[in-house]
Amino acid sequence: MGTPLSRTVAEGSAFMNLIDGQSVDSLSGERIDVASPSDGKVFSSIPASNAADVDRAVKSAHKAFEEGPWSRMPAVERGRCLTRLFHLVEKHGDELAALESRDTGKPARQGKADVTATMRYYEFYGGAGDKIHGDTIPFLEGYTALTLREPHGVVAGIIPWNYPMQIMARVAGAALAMGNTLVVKPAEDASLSAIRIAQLALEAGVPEGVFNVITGYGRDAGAALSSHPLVDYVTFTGSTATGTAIQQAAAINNRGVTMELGGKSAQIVFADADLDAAIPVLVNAIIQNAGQTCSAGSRVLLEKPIYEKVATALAERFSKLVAGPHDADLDLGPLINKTQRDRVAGMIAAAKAAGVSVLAEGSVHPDAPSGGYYQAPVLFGSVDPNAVIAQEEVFGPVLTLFAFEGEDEAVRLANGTDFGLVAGIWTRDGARQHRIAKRVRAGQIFVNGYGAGGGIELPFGGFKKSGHGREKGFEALYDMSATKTIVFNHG
Ligand code: TXE
Repeated sequence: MGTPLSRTVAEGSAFMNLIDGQSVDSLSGERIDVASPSDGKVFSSIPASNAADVDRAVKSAHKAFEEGPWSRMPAVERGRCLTRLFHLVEKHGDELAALESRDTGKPARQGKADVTATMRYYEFYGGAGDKIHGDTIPFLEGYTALTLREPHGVVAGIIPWNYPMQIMARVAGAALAMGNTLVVKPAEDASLSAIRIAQLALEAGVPEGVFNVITGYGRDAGAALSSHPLVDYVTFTGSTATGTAIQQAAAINNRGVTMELGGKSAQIVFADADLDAAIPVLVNAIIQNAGQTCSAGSRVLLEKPIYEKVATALAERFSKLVAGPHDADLDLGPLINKTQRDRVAGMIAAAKAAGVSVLAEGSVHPDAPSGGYYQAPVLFGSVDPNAVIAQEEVFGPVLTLFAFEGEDEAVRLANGTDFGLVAGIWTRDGARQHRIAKRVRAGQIFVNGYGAGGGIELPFGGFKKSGHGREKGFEALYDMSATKTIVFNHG
């Protein structure tokens, strides 16, 4: 094992890459400051890795894959390592939650929820890898044909900053369970938990070189990783534009990709819905993580007879929402960085200037540090479905309301963006639940609820510009492996 955890992480000042089981700095020695979004103050730093560091990490993962034992180990033994990692994440849960919350600015309770989800990923995939298998296929006389599920080899995981620990867990859990080796490039704004978890994976018995983490900017480390010829598969969660760039880079080597990209998810509320149950969920689906959630329920479609009533109830709630620092644990924390805050504030200002009606605005707590990246929540009403604010992902605490009449218009509005990640349907009419769920083009649909990303067990991914491939559940194990067909001639 590399440098002891107590020196690399617990002191909080010397976060390093983890390559071949060793904690190492970038070869250039250049580093990136890590600031807390709650006050903008620098509290740590991470390596600014470039192509040479990426090459080192990928070669380490390639060697670990080629030489084993990980790729050849019985699946049950790999599963036991992941189960031990689940227990280690649980043991270090308070520390990990605090680290994640400070690094990303998310409220303390969200940091804890992220640890719980992270544990579940390692628990689920710890038990899943030995339960996936191939088929025997009826074939010609004198032949036996069967399929095996084989690992791809080196998987590159490029991770965003909104749920860094969870998203890395869904990538790492599935990739490692299937016998791949891994190079993770977390986002430059949120890399700390990735380093910590990869070190815990070593402690859990994942061999050196199997789980590598390199930090750095997307344009340097990310681009070099996605185009590296020894990378066998790329999985990415992030913006649609960067997803396109990564697919082009991976195409140089004709490698497969999983893309989990943006969203503009709709919740459709019919007049017969249980509104008392729906309203708090409608608010939470856009406020959670300050709206920085790919599956955020950013559009609410209300059937005309209940539009005024629900809009009024939502406005009342929005006007009471307060943003503040992560440790104050208010309704929402800051946005991740100044660029994102300025971008979200710019989209709100442009919508207001274009005449979109503001129904309510929340506030930023008066004691919130002035250096933090806060954005008060905004509720827009009677929005034109073609308006920019109705079409583009804001990735902030901004909810847009639309009125509709009848099922056809509801479906047309729900499907009326370039995205198709998640949708919510609220109605007591069982037949209508099925009709609408079939017609809405989204990868995950919740009826009379909204899971914002859903459970660990539930396949997740998009239609249209929201991406392709599926993460979570058993589906991810298929993406993280390739089918090999073997034919025996014994005629
Ligand atoms: O994301 P990027 P950004 C959306 C959201 C947000 C917008 C911009 O709308 O406002 O994206 O955020 C790495 N080659 N989402 O710019 O660029 C980068 O280092 C390889 C949705 O921060 O997608 C980071 O690790 N990698 C979303 C990761 O890509 C590159 C989550 C994500 O960064 C790269 C986050 C390159 N050329 C943002 N450029 C979701 N779907 O949950 C960047 N990266």
